[in-house]
Amino acid sequence: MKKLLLSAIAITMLMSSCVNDKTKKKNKPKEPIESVNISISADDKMRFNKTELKVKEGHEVTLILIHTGKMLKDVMGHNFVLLKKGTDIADFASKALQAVDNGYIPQSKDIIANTKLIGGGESVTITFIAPAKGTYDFICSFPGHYGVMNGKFIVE
Ligand SMILES: [Cu+2]
Repeated sequence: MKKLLLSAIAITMLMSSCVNDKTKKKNKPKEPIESVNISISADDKMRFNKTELKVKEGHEVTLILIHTGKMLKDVMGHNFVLLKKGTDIADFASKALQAVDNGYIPQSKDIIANTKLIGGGESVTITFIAPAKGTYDFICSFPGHYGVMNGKFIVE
């Protein structure tokens, strides 16, 4: 009788430890990074088709920039440059002017993500992780474009 009781206790303990194991596993799920696709286009009239892009913090963003125009990259090139908060855009754009050989992308710590420069009929895709919640500026850094080719990149 005593033996039976002991084994009953042992079984109960074994069972409860099994249950505990399951709960432990449930409590720490491995969260996969969610991904989102966004697109933005630019044309021969020096315009982006969107002035606001919205994503969620920490999501993996795949952004495609499409140049819907026909003009060559040297004349009407476009890119997408996402800037850190507090960046002096005019100052950044003047640095970009010097970076002709790098598609007007200057060496800068102010860049979160950027595409290369493209011409009419081309497109380019980049992938990056959305930064912390907040509102960021994006521009096209081709000479003279940022004044009209800019928008807000909102991370929620
Ligand atoms: Cu442009």
